[in-house]
Amino acid sequence: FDNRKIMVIYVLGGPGAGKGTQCGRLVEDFGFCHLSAGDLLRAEQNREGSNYGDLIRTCIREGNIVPMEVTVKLLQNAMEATLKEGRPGDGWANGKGRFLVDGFPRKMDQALKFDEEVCLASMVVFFQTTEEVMLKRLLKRGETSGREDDNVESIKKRFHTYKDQTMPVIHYYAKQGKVAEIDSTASVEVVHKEASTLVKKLFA
Ligand code: UP5
Ligand code: MG
Repeated sequence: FDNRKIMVIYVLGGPGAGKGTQCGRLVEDFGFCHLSAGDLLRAEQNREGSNYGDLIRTCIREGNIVPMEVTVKLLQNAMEATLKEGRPGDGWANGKGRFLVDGFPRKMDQALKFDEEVCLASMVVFFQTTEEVMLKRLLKRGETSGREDDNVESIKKRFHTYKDQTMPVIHYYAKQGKVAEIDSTASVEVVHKEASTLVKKLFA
């Protein structure tokens, strides 16, 4: 894996903070390849012949973090596939694959493994809002999402895991001066404007 060919931004924040929504908008602005660790895990869970289906399903429902080997491998595979295709408009700019890695790393062991074995992230975009706002958004989404973790019980567990396991990761990168925090309480448009400005600075 030639990590000189890639550039990574981590997108972190609590469950329902708006990571996926904002990544979609940043892709429109900058042509990143958006990789959501949660989406990759859900796809693997449903893939016929996967050895990890039951493990992933249980972890997601309980708001626990899937063992890092599984997630890091899925991310690596997805990055490799994108690099191989090298399609313009799919994060491929100036010979580099530009990736928005959404919802990862959410535990210190994943962060250290990815930093060491894949690459160092250029920055961390951190979407921050209150649990009250996140709960409301997730319950609303749960009416139609079909996600097995969009129910009050799972959401409470996800909040706990986030505070317990993911906040230390954010502090770790903050100490390295990599974290840009954005209040994601406002409307999608307002949040997007701020996120876009921050990312633009990185390319200036
Ligand atoms: N919405 C978004 N922005 C809004 C705004 N500004 N104003 C009003 N509404 C807004 O948004 C959530 C909802 O809010 C949507 O309906 C949206 O329209 C609305 P979304 O953009 O989807 O938020 P996001 O932060 O992406 O929320 P998500 O639920 O995806 O966050 P999680 O971090 O909980 O989920 P993820 O898919 O990343 O992970 C799920 C599970 O996978 C984890 O709990 C864990 O079990 C497992 N996992 C791992 O084990 N390892 C990993 O590395 C990653 C995941
Ligand atoms: Mg998401």
